[in-house]
Amino acid sequence: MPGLYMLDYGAGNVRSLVNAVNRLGYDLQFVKDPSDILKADKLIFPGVGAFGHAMEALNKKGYSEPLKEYIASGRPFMGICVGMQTLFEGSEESDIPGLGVIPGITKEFNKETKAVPHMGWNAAQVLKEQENTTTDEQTQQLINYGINNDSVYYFVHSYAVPYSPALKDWVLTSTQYGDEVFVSSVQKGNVFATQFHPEKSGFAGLRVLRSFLSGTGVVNDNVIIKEPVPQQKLTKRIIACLDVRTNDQGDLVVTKGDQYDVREKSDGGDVRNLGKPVELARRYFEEGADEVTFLNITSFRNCPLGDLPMLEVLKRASETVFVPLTIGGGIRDVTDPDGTVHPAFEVAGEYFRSGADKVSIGSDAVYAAEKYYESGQKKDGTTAIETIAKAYGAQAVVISVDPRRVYVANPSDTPHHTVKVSQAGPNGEQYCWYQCTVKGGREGRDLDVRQLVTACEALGAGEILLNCMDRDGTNSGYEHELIRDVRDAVRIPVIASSGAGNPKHFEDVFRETNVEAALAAGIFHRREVPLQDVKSHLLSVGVQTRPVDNIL
Ligand code: 1PR
Repeated sequence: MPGLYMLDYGAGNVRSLVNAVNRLGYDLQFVKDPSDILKADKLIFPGVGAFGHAMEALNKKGYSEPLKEYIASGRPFMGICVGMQTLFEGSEESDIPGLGVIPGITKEFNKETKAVPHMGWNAAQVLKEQENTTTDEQTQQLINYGINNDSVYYFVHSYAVPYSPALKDWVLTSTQYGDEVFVSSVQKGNVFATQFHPEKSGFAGLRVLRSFLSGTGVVNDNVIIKEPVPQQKLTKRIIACLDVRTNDQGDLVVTKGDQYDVREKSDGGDVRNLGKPVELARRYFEEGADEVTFLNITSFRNCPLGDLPMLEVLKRASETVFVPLTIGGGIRDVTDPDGTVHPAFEVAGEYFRSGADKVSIGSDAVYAAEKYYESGQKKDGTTAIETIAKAYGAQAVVISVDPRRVYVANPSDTPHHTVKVSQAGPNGEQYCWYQCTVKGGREGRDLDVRQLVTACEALGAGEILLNCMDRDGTNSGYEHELIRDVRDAVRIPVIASSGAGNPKHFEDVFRETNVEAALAAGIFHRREVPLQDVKSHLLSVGVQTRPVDNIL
């Protein structure tokens, strides 16, 4: 499409959106200069990061006025996430006014009542219902830009425009998060915008993008406007995790350990090879994974920034995987052989530009937490958590925790926070504390998990990926005592990891601990349990999860 332009102000992962547009068979050009905006026949504006930053960039580059002019001209426009928020008059997040195309202000979610950011797959309730005059199935699907009440879409944001009947000219869909109902998409004439990320919403999201790109999403005048009905549809997420390293032949492979030992016991200690990272990621996407996580498990080895093997993996994976991608391992300050130091946020930036939506920090988070306590719980703004969260938002910073049990007979035997164990320790101990480790579990530190997660939350992390070394690769179910303890200690979302062996284990961890997501590796790699079985089991027992949807 010659006149399709994307407005990118250089703030993060737009590669996924470009890939999604390409996947749908369209080419696009980037707006490089204000005059390009007025040249466009169709314009997409993805927003990443903070509202103030987006508006500042638009104003500084001279884009705001042409953008308003373009919208007023009636040519097709699609905004995404912050790209939708900027259409409003302003945001509580910043003093800088918005474009003012739509009345209203973006407000922060109430953190007292729920985890913020709102992160995950949620429904979009269609409020502007088009009278359906066509019997053609494909056209029917594309009405309302392909958004329908049966699908769920991927959201990640801390601010939103509260739903109000006064906005009903504009509101296409609303979404409920906990006690709040917000505007999840708007449409009027040829202006269309979503708070969710279609490029990260699997096939349901690709259908939305396609309807905008193909021009069939344009709504007719026969609309019935409805009020939202209460519904809680935020789903539990299932994450496929790929531990990646180079094997002894020098190939990058997906591997999987037992309690972090990834070498075969039987055949001379080779690194277990369970497949190729890009291919496996694609398979899990098509099978219904809600997210895919890559962990570079030999990241403790120093590697120059330009040679990071996972950059290429991400670039290629993001061409075929349209759900959020997380990358972990080696997110820290990196020193090149010539002595050039790249701060952690620069390393993270390389990953975001290569297609990652989040980075996961392991060892460096432990050191940051230790420093935080040593300084009397002061934040100095220099840690990787703080610098990355500031530049890319808290939602982009995951903390990967690698704890192991340390048994004690009595809680008073250790200064650390203990929990009662469900199975006694080797000497009949009834309690344990969970010790944080660094360097892939090779070194234990004098820090317990509770100290780590509370410090990281205070430093601005957006999510916790909670492994358990004792459970890793055992197929014996998740470590509920640990997970419950962490879930209660923080407000940010928690991903349970380590030990999944069958679909019932996912049901158990969601029911027993109320975590937002559960991650598994071995059972998926070894094809012992298809992702589809996990999803259908959860749906059959009433745990809300995104149904597998893999038809474009
Ligand atoms: O310290 O920031 O460079 O990050 C290193 C990252 O690599 C951390 O996220 C750490 O968890 C990970 N890692 C390091 N060594 C290993 C190893 O296995 N030898 N993998 C490792 C950790 C844990 C999960 C695993 C789940 C589920 N793997 O990713 O996939 O436990 O497994 P299961 O379902 O098969 O039980 P840094």
